[in-house]
Amino acid sequence: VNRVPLIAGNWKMNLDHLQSIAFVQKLAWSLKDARHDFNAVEVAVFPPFTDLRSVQTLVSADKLPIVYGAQDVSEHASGAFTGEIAAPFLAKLDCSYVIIGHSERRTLHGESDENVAAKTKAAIASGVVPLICVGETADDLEKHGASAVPVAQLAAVLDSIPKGSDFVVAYEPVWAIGSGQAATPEQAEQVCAALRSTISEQLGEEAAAATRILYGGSVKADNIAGFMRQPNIDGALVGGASLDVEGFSAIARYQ
Ligand code: G2H
Repeated sequence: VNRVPLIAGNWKMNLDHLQSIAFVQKLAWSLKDARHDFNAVEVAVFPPFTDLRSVQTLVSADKLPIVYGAQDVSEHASGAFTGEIAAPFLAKLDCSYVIIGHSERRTLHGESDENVAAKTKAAIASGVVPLICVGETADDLEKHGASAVPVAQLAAVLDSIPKGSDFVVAYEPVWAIGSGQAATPEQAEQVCAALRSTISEQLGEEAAAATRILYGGSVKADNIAGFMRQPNIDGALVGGASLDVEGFSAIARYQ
């Protein structure tokens, strides 16, 4: 199976409206100047909810080959959930993806594996591809090794994924997030291989072979190539380094 690599920029709560729009335009120019093959490596950005409409307008008007998604989604389809954003709304904004269960949601907003599973189900039901984040803390790493917690987090959500659905997994060791200290490509490969085996056990070999697994946590232009050389790593979820157009463009052109 040929898995198209995905380089995803998670802006978190950083770029304001004008910055978001300028960013998408400049990123498209930078990649086009560099003759980036968008069919060979998919490039996605994850702006705040408030900029999705503008990004949609820009991408469709200028036919930019960049895809985008949201950073979170409600587990409910509609109703009295003040402040929440439903998956059907994201679908109407042509979001290709939605990040679910980022460690900042799990830690700062108390999201459980059950919430992650419900959100994943909601996204798939609306035709938005979930990008499911898993990863161990420094404490987990010390007590249980690298794979145990991410594998358990993924196993808890796989039951909610109907056979044949497209989904993406991002392995983000919590100790590597925003710390400047990325995992080594070998460490990351080991966990990503374990995640792929978990998919194979629960959803079958075909799903395991088709599913893209990304590494995230202090990815930069100067360490991306090492990750992309690993057989079980199909791209990256980039935070801090996704906020600079030239830097992110260089990450997308890792070859
Ligand atoms: C992990 C990552 C993006 P950073 O949160 O999801 O952020 O690249 O800043 O470590």
